[in-house]
Amino acid sequence: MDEWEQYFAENPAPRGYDVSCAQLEAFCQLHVNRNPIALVTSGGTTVPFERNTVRYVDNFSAGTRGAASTEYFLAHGYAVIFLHREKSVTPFLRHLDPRFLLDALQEVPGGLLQLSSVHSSQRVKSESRLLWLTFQTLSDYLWLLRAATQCLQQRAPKALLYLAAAVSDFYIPQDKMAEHKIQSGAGPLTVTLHLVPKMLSPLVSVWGPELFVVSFKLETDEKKLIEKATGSLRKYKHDLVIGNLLQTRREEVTFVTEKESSLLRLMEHQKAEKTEIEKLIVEEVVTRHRNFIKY
Ligand code: PAZ
Repeated sequence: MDEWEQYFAENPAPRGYDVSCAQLEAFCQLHVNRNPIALVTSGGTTVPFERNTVRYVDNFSAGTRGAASTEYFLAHGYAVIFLHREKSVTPFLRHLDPRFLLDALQEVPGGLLQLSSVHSSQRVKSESRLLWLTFQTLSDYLWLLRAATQCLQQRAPKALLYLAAAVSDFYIPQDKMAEHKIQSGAGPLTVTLHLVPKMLSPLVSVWGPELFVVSFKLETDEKKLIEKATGSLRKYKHDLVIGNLLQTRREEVTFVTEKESSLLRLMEHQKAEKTEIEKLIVEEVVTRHRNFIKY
C-alpha cells in the first residue's frame, strides 16, 4: 500500500462526508456542459493533539486569497467549488465590515432581517455557481480534496484545480494521538509530528490525471522560492506553480511552468486603486486554462 493510501486507511472520513460527495456529484453534473468548473481550496488546516480535540496546531492562513480568487473566477463565468476552512474569509461577505453590518440589513415580512439588495445582488446571481464545502482538520481537508478531484476527473475532466489552501506538512497519526485532553499535571509536553505523505503526487497521477492543476508554493526565504517551486513542478508534473513569499504575497507572485518563470506584480497605480493581486492572478490562470481546454 502506498503511503497516501495508508493515510486514508488510518484517518476516518469527516462527518457529513457522504452528503458532501452527493453535493459534489450534483454540482458537477449541473455545470459540466454549461460553465467551466474550478475547485478553489482556501485557508489553513489544523492538526489535532487529541481525538476529543481541545488543542491543535494551526497556521497563519486566513483564506483571503481563496475567497478573493473565488469571486474573480465567478466573474469570469466559472462554477466554483469553494473548499475552505470553517470560519475563514469567505467570498462577498469579506467586504462587509462587521461594524457596519446592521446598515446592510433590511427587515422583511415576518420580522426577519436579510442583506439589502445592494449587498446581496452579486452574491445571489453567483450563488448557483458556487458550492461551499468546509474543513477544519488536515484529515477533513484531504478526504474532501480527494473526493472533489475524483468527481471532477469523472464528470468534468478539463476542470481547474486552484490549490491555495495552506496545508500542514506534519501531523500526529491516529495511533499516537491522545484520546482525551492532555493533562498538564504530567509535566512539559513533548510532541512528535510525523510527515504527511505528499498528496500532490496521487492527486496529479491517480485522482485527477486530466485536470488542469495549479498549486501554490509559499516560502519566507526569497532565495528558496523559485528553486522550491520549480522542484515541485518537476516532481509532480502538474501545470503551474504559483510561488509567493509570506511577506509580499499581497503584491507579487511568480508563475512557474516547465517553460518559464514570470513575475506578476501590482503596479503603483493598481495599488493606489486597491486592485487585488488575485484579480491579476485569476485573469492569467483563466487565460492558461482556456488554452488548455481548447486542446
Ligand atoms: O490565506 P492567505 O490569503 O492569507 O494566504 C494565501 C497563501 C499564502 C496560503 C497561498 O497563497 C499559498 O501559498 N498557499 C500554499 C501554501 C503552501 O505552500 O502550502
